[in-house]
Amino acid sequence: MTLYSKQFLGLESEFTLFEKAAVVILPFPYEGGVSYGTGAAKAPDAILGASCYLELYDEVLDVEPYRIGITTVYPPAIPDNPEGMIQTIYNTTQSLLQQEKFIIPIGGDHSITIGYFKAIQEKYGQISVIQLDAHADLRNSYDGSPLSHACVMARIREKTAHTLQIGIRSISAKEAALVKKENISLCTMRQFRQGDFDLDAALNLLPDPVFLTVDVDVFDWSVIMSTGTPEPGGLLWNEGVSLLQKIFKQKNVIGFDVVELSYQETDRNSPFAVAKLIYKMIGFKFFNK
Ligand SMILES: [Mn+2]
Repeated sequence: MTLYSKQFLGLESEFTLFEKAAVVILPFPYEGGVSYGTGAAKAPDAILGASCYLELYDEVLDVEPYRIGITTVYPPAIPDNPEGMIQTIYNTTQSLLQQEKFIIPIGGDHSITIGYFKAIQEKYGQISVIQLDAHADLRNSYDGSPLSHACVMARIREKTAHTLQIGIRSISAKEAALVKKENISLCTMRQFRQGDFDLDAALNLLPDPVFLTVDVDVFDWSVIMSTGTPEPGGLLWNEGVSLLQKIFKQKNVIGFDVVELSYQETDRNSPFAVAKLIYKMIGFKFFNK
């Protein structure tokens, strides 16, 4: 594996050695599946750049999570058609999974999740999926494509019925009808805020292991402003971090991705928040006792 010139956290080389690293960061700069704003392809570099300014010590966990080894690999050449793109992320993550790495693809738009999920499901078999997102992404196709970022959960639910969607505040009538018909476990942002959804029960019902996909538009604009399809009224920073800590504590998360940041030259805050979020999640995965 060729390492990328930009390393997550800007770590010293002894902590980025591929053979020793528990975590592999895979930048995946693809935005062929977006529908509204662009900029997702520049997001991985922006996140890696911002990550170099993070404090390496986690004051809540009282550890330095980077010591498990975090390596950032060179992004693969990505075809600009969705089928080729999905095959590429599938091939790359499959090979990394065989080497027993915990892989974190950084998008890129949400359609990249389809390929990573395929690789992870092949490795683990029975698997559940938790999606943090403003959008339900349950459309069978969008803009004429079944591989659009608006169809990710529809593609995933063809492979597993064990899904939990949290933070949703943008959903079509057709998607809402599907949620009712198939009794899909979905916690809207409003339900989350009002405590109208039994998250513990939903988490308990979900069989391990769990794959987690985080669309950064689940967060409020005051936390992460620059995203492809922004929706007002999302999770605040501490809410989101506490929710993730709870998920990692209760479930065996065997992989996650973070998608849909949109790079904007004037916004330095959003890439920093996403970098910090990824590092928090690594801490939760490996040190959440
Ligand atoms: Mn979304």
